[in-house]
Amino acid sequence: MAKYDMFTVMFVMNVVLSGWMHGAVDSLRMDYYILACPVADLIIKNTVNRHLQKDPTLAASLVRMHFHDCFIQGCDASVLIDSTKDNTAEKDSPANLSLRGYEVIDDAKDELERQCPGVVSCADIVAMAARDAVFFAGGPYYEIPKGRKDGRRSRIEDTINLPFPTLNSSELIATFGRRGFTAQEMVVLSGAHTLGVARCASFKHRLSNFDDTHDVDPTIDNQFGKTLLKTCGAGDAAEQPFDSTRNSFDNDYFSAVQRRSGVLFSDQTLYASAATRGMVNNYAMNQAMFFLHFQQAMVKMGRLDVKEGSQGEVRQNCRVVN
Ligand code: HEM
Ligand SMILES: *[C@@H]1O[C@H](CO)[C@@H](O)[C@H](O)[C@H]1NC(C)=O
Ligand SMILES: CC(=O)N[C@H]1CO[C@H](CO)[C@@H](O)[C@@H]1O
Repeated sequence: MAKYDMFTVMFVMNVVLSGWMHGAVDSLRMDYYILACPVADLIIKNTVNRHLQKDPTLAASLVRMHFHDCFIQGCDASVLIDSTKDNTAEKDSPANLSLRGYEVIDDAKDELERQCPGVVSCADIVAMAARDAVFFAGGPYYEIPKGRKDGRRSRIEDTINLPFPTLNSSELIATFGRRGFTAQEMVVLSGAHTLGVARCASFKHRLSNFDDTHDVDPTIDNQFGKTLLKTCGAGDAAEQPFDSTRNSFDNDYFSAVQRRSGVLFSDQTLYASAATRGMVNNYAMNQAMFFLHFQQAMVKMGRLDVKEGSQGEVRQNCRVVN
């Protein structure tokens, strides 16, 4: 009997753990705040819109922030925590160098704490802000389930789990596959690069000493290679927009990649590789399909390893563990 109990316990733990790891067992709900904070959606949307009207480039940052949050420790606002004298947090990693928009989250949180103190998690704010940023920039609007709890760990070394821009298509498929995403979902999520910029530091490896046989990455269009070189002339921090409409959420990113004008190696590899080229072609041709698949994939990303109940907390200040 004791043996059976042990087995049962282990089996249940296994199911719970693997469910938790893959975000399958979660009780996120669309109407999570309907009683405790019905104004949550409105407050976040208004705060995001106010900031984006002043600085539309923040839309990209908010979308990227949600991605970085979810890929490290799950969607638990670990990305927001400030370093302390005893702990260097994720946000101080070089991989994070260009994340911006923390003040948007802080403003939304301040207002939420005034209206419904202690109720709305920072992780949910990040997820909703990303959603509202996509819509502000002209992308699809989608409902997301809420109820994520905030985590208590944010360590610089965890950022090693973010995908590098030097990964090729099969490595990207594997990296996203480990988190339960299909190749198609990886490609459609890469479409977030319809917003924003990359700094020269992220792509200059393509422009000289690329590999044993090529000085310049052979997958770059000649003319576009010159554009990238010119950008890098202004230094490592110089910014190159991913496509010609950096503040519009559209399918131009896929057209750029089709023209061999993807900025990162990890962008161009999606077209260079036969495994993913067809998907790039589809999304370049059909924006509606891109929008539909993107929102589905974002909802899925927003469920990655979420914390529930006592696994987390609702932070009072998004930058500090309670
Ligand atoms: C497929 C693997 C991915 C890689 C290797 C990757 C890598 C990068 C890199 C290197 C940058 C430029 C950082 C800089 O130089 O400052 C960047 C920017 C960006 N990434 Fe990704 N990314 C990936 C997937 C994603 C996903 C899934 C999303 C969101 C759903 C996303 C959203 C963004 C956005 C919006 C920007 C522009 C940020 C800005 O302009 O402030 N990326 N990404
Ligand atoms: C991607 O890189 C890995 C490791 O360098 C290599 O084994 C693999 O063949 C590459 N895949 C493609 C599609 O180039
Ligand atoms: C190493 C580094 O520069 N980290 C940065 C990460 O992002 C935050 C917010 O922009 C910066 O304050 C950090 O300096």
